[in-house]
Amino acid sequence: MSLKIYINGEYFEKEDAKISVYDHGLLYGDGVFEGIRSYGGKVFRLAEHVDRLWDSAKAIWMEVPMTKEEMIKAVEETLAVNGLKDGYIRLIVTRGVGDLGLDPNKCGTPQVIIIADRIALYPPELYEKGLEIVTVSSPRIHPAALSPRIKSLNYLNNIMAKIEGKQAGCIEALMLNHKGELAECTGDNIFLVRKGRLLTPPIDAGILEGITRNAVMDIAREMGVEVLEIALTKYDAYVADECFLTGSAAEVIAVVKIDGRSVGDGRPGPITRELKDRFQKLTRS
Ligand code: PXG
Repeated sequence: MSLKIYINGEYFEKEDAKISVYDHGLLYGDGVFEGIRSYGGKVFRLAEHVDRLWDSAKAIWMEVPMTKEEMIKAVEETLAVNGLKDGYIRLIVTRGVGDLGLDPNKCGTPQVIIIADRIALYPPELYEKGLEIVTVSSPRIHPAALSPRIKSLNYLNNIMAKIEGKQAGCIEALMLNHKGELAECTGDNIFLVRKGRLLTPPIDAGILEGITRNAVMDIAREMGVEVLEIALTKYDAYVADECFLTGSAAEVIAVVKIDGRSVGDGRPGPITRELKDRFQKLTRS
């Protein structure tokens, strides 16, 4: 069945869902987005994703041309139109159609695009075995240049890191920040477990405040696991007992090797497995 894509309140067949080449989303990566999951017809933390989208837009002086309530309705309608229960939703707001100069004031209304499709997670066997990752030389963009809290359409910083990771034979890459501390992976947040405590870089390390990250920290606290948001280095990653990544697409996935060093005994650890199970239950409840 062909997909129907929402563009500015209308539905188009995937083949006909087209945007102007003068849209500054294409010309400059000028825009913001969200990646969201739905499970059994229920969208996971939709209000939080919409809030983050609005914050991203505000941070780049962009006004989303609808209300949050309208956006929530449009997302649910797009899922329904496509008959999707378990899906992946990509919400995009571009600056709109302008001229060939940078000036965003010359752009018309921002364009709203909603794609509801299926998601290709990491291969299923990797959820059992865990991932191997490497730290890469491209640092996460300095927060004073462009805050990594903004989920902007310009993902080149992450794409460069992804390429470097793939050249090293890894599906995900770990980015450090401008101070050489652990930041995040190219599309996932990172967690370590050390002596029974859960450790993760703080937001001011220059990372995206992941919605999965927040959910997993809540689950850990419910389990009675102490959660620390503290500056971490590669050393902390190398001596960790467990490591895992979180993201809307990835959910919770174990990391078993970092820069060639085995994490713990080289298998997904017990806290990682419990958090993964509990997160799965939460999304499907
Ligand atoms: N950090 C970055 C840089 C991200 O892009 C996350 C963390 C996790 O955030 P959430 O809110 O999803 O828990 C992301 C997630 C993908 C994909 O296909 C993921 C993201 C963006 C685009 C694609 O894995 N963002």
